[in-house]
Amino acid sequence: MTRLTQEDICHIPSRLEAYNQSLLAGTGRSLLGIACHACDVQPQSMEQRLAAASMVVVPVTAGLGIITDFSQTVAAILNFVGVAARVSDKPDAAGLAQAYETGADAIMMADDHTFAGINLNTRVVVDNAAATGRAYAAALDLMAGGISGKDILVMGCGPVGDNAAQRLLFMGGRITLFDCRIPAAQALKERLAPGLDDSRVRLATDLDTALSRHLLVLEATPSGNSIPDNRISGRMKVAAPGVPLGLSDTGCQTLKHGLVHDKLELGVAVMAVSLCL
Ligand code: 2YH
Repeated sequence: MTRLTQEDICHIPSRLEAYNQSLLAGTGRSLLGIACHACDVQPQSMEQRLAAASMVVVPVTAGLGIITDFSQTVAAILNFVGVAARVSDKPDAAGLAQAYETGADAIMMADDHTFAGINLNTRVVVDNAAATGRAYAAALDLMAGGISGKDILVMGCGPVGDNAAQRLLFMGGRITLFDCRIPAAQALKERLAPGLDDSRVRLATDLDTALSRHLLVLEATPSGNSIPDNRISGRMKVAAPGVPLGLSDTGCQTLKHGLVHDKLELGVAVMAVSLCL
């Protein structure tokens, strides 16, 4: 699992409006609009709920410790989608206690393995990997003008790819799973489509061939350059939650608005909506 760095995230708060505009250009929806699409709700019905919620982001010192700007960036994304959010003064247990004492509706906190959102009133728990998978499946659906009945290559069968694949299937897509760890792809296929004859879930073992056959790609690998430039065309749509991004600058320019990629924004926006449903 990729651990974010300060360099990955420090620019996010100042570029949220620009990112929102690029999402509008590529998908026809805003950050909040994509998050609502991922959760099957209308933005109009969420705006009041989000505005009424107070959330606290609690820094966590466990493991490799606090990432400078991480909690502030999560709070900035929450503010951008309309939630009153702040970072607790203290980390860890003291921060959690403070969130309860000050009447927060929800908290968010991340260690090196799990980034969780918890609604303190309803006990709803949202995992960032699950939210991110849903978010990018929704973004790809919007970029593709609907993925129902279409073929999608899902690269990377870790928690984000797994959740994206589930959501793409739910939306009616036909998916091909690829992971350089072949047993991981086989295990996901077996879980999503028990038995061998489901034409909606296939396995690919040769990435180059799989890329040559797909115009819709969900890239959820932790590898840079997972999609080489010679496999990218202007007709492709790529939703890429993987960190680092698996495309070169040239690949990004070829795709233009046919690429959605960020380090935190869509996942946190879906977590916010999920906590307020
Ligand atoms: O970046 C991470 C991990 N990759 C988990 C992500 C789960 N999808 N964690 C962030 C750690 C933040 C740190 N503990 C802090 O600043 O509070």
